[in-house]
Amino acid sequence: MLTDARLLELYDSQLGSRHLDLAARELRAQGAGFYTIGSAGHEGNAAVAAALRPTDPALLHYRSGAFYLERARQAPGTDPLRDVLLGLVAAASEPIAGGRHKVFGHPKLNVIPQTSTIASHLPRAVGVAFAVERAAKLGVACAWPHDSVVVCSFGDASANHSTATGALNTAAYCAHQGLPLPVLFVCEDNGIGISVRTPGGWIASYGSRLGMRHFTADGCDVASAYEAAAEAVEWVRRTRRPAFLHLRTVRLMGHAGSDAEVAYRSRAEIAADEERDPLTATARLLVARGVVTEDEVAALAEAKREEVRAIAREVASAARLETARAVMAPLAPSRPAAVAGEAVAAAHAARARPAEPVTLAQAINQTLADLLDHCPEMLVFGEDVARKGGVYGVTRGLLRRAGAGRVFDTLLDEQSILGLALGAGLSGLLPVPEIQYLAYLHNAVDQIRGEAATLSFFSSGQYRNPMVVRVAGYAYQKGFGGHFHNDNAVASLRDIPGLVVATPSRPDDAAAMLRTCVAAARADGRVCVFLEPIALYHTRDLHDEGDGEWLAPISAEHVPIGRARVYGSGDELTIVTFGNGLHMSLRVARRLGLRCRVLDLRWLAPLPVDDLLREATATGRVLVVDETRRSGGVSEGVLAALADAGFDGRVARVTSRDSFVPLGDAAAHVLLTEDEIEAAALDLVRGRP
Ligand SMILES: Cc1ncc(C[n+]2csc(CCOP(=O)(O)OP(=O)(O)O)c2C)c(N)n1
Ligand SMILES: [Mg+2]
Repeated sequence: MLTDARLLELYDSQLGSRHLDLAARELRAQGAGFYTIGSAGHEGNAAVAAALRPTDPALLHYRSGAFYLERARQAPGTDPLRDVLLGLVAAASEPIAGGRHKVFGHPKLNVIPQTSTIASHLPRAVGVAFAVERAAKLGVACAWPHDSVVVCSFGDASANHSTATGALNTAAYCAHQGLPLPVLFVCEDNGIGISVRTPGGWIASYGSRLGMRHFTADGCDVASAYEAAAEAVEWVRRTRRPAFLHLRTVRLMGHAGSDAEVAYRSRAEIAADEERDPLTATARLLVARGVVTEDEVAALAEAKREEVRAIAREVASAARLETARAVMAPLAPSRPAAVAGEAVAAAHAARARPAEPVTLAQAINQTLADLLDHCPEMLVFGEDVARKGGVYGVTRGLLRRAGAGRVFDTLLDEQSILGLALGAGLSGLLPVPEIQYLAYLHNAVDQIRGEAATLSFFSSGQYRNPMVVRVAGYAYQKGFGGHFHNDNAVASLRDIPGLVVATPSRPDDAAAMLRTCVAAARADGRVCVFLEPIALYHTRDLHDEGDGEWLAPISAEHVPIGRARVYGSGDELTIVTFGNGLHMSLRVARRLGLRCRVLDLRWLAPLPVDDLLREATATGRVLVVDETRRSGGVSEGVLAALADAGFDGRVARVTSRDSFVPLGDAAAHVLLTEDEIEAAALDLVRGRP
């Protein structure tokens, strides 16, 4: 039970949160603040914080202000009222996002900042809970104590999002198999999502529907909420199983400052919520228990208003982010020397082995094995990667080599696979998940775009989620599989700030680039996508059957991020390509009898612009050979880079069509062909338009 002293402290957190909400609106009215979504009516969540330890990682709902203040009381060393106010005015000195967003987060409080995309943090929360247990089992360092409970809060409307239902399902799936997963899902249920009501009873049965232990609490009664939260936390901590806490709240003051809720709620409904104001309830309880008098409780509220207002006046003129450079500083941490050192160290096994020519698939397989040996915190996981060894055999034998704790099959849900990586990377592990086909990345890409890539940005680099996401992609599987196994859409990756996109074509490059990606993840916390051309996995020959020219030994060479590879030194034409395009271009270059050089970009982000310009200038004629689509494909970036640099030579491009890839031989009608490359190259060199 809450002591009188603790009850008084929780009231203080609740009051602080409410006055922050009021100050947010005042700051907005003055033109100094930029965010008015508040926690009013949800302040019972202070009880959830009180039931947890300050070392328990927390991924919070945007209405968890009182939780945040109560957590800060438990772990002194921060100035939470000021910090939240600095966030509201987007001050550069705000300690977590540095003015980039208004979030609840602080490394000293183990509160991980969240994006505004509702429910997108649930897969990561599952990943953190998984990592707490797995790191302990593997005996590798973890950012959180081994007996942590991960807490993750969200709204009642958000509970319906497929990201939420996917994550809850994954948690239940793990628990069903006896896999420890100490996560407490807290649904802060105010009965409404902006203007849409949640049907009565919907959240009340939510956890039970999944077979998950379900707790319920009245968030408007902080003392009883504490009892329920303490019971839930104790149960999760002891059993290491996921649980669902239904925290019934009200929403006061509308969805946000700009929301006129009278447009969609009756006055009676609004008044009924006001009757249940959790602050009034705590004040009444304090008076009833004789802790304070009515006058004293009113004085406490007034004092908090003044305290918050005084800080708000101070921060209103705080310095904001002044330059693009300042805004972008945490986007893409890059210490090439450290990455090179790490990659070279990881290449020791490759150096020690006799050099034997291998295929692309074998090179990736062998390098994954080397890296698993080299990095004790590395995990390889995805659909079918372990027992089967991958659809194309790329992960074959890794399970036997590194054990089921580090190489494992996941359930069939890309959001959960990436969420696992997000949580594992954040916790100190090095996840190397596989997405079985590029087409199946798209349904989960927000976990990379909205979550992985933004964490460093919204935490000023204080939180990172290093990972290397292997994706099997591109087309040319000889008509097999149709669009979904021959997807060539990379636009959704190319514009993600800070993301590294590697696409090896040759076996030796694949080995070196994979080591570089893992090194960049380890040394700089980078998020890397490693896009593998399926059609080249088992390719052996280049020009003639049996020539074995596509095989190469795994070398120990280091390939830095953003450095291309050049074949030939002809002075008539520069072909710029990547992936399957390299295989086709090298064949065409030989057939043509022109003096060509072929540049393999190797990295789609960041593009190797310096190498591109050097090789373009050397011939004055550039043909971009791009197997992706004409719209949104890689060639657009290459042409733009040439134009930006003022390249004044001749330029042309050949691409695949703006189409999905059909099944069977019809695929050839929409995919870029060698004949098209040949014709375009001749036109360019002979000067035809
Ligand atoms: C994926 C996504 N879709 C839409 C929105 C816009 N949006 C912000 S809050 C919100 C309602 C959320 O309601 P609920 O989960 O009940 O939380 P509450 O605001 O009531 O606490 C919506 C639709 C969003 N942020 N993210
Ligand atoms: Mg709601």
